Amino acid sequence: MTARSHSVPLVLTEEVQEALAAGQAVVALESSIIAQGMPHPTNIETALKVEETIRQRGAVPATTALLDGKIRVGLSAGEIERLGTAKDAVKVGRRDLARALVTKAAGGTTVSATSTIAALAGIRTFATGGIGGVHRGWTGHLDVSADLRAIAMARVTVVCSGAKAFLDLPATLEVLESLAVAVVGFRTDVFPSFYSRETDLALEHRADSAEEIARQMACQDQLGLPEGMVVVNPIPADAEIPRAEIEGLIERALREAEEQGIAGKAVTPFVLERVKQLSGGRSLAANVALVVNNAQVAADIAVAYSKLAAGGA
Ligand code: PSU
Ligand code: MN
Repeated sequence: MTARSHSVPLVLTEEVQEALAAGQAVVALESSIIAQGMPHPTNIETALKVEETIRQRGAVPATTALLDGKIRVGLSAGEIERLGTAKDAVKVGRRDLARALVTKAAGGTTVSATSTIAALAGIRTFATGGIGGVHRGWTGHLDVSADLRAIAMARVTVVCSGAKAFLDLPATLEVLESLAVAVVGFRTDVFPSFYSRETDLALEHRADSAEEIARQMACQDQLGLPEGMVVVNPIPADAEIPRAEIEGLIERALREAEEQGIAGKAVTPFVLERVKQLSGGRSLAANVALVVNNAQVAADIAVAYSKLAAGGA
């Protein structure tokens, strides 16, 4: 596969490059979920399934990662495999990007890094599982994911199933409001909580079609608003774990994280893995289902947005 270099150390695959040049739909994908978020081999299987889903909906997938001192936009199946089996892959957030380039570290990009990279590459839509946010207990110990500020700084629409369930969801929504990031419910009036479809957190904005969201994106472009948008898409009903069932496991995982002194960027991967063990793998199956579902919606949004642009809207 040939690739083209940019003045920024950004390497797009030919497929992604051509799609962007032709104004076709492209969906960015993160890779921290491959390198840190899911165990092998589910991580690789899911990444490939997500790419396949996006292609079936008529868009081009662009999984981002750091490899050999380059920011890569679009990976081959072999490279996804490499990232998904690398023992030394680092978790790369927005602030780690330059460091990972200098040290040539292999890295999985989080939502904060992927939003940043997508904006640099000119990709307007991005699918993930759940964004990071404000951690519970923030009044005692402040932990706020860089995802929130990075989403506010990159005009990229992030399709997710809400923020991860072990976070303080009301506080996360408040911060998104402060950062002027629109949170739009995709066929929902409430903020979903990753493993579960519903919470009692009402949303101000709801959209019932991909076209509606694409029009809102085009409007953001016209206004020159720099912020990204968060589109929340609830987990499919058949994969959902009711909040009452998962909450006890989350609380236990969070308690263990504290007891074991897990801190900083290690918290999210630890809790995801522990909840997986405690739920007998059910949370992982839910995570896979929601990511694939988000990829589908993101592809539909990207296709609708590219049609708008082609129509001169
Ligand atoms: N969504 C998932 N699994 C994940 C993540 C998201 O379904 O592993 C990752 C994303 O890369 C997100 C990161 O940006 O978790 C958040 O990490 P932190 O809380 O340390 O910012
Ligand atoms: Mn954190």
